[in-house]
Amino acid sequence: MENSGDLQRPKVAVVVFLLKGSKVLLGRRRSPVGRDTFALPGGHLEFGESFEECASREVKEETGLDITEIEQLSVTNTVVNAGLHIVAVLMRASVADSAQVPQNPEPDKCEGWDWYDWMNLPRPLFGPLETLVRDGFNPFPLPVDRHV
Ligand code: 8DG
Ligand code: MG
Repeated sequence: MENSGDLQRPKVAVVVFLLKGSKVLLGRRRSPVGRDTFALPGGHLEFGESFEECASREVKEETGLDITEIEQLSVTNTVVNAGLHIVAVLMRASVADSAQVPQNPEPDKCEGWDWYDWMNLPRPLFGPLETLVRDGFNPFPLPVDRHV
């Protein structure tokens, strides 16, 4: 499009379903986009990064956790708000050391992290995540029987 400036161009994000048993790690956002909603750890892909590297870096920066078994699951293409179009690469991972507990090194961006059962998710979820859940997306390696 002739007049679309760089600010309108889609950005690439990597978000991580960090799984532990039947639980997933979520934090309540303090960022202006999606404030007060529960979201996955994740952020924008940096120049030259692989999706796996971005997933590891973002989870480490946001939760202090080291991750392993990093796999690419799917991709979403979402206009989050009037000025924000995000292509989000969805990854799955596990915590590398089960003794590690999530920290909150970026308290300006998140209220804190906790493990939530996939069958009993907190609300409100961040918009793009709510859409995935409503569409029946399953981040687990095995089928889950969700009743919503
Ligand atoms: P950065 O600029 O520091 O790299 O990243 P950030 O400030 O941590 O970015 P973010 O907003 O947490 O994530 C980037 C985008 O990813 C966000 O604007 C929309 C998209 N996104 C989804 N679903 C989810 C999700 O569940 N969690 C997070 N954090 N982002 C998501 O589409
Ligand atoms: Mg983030």
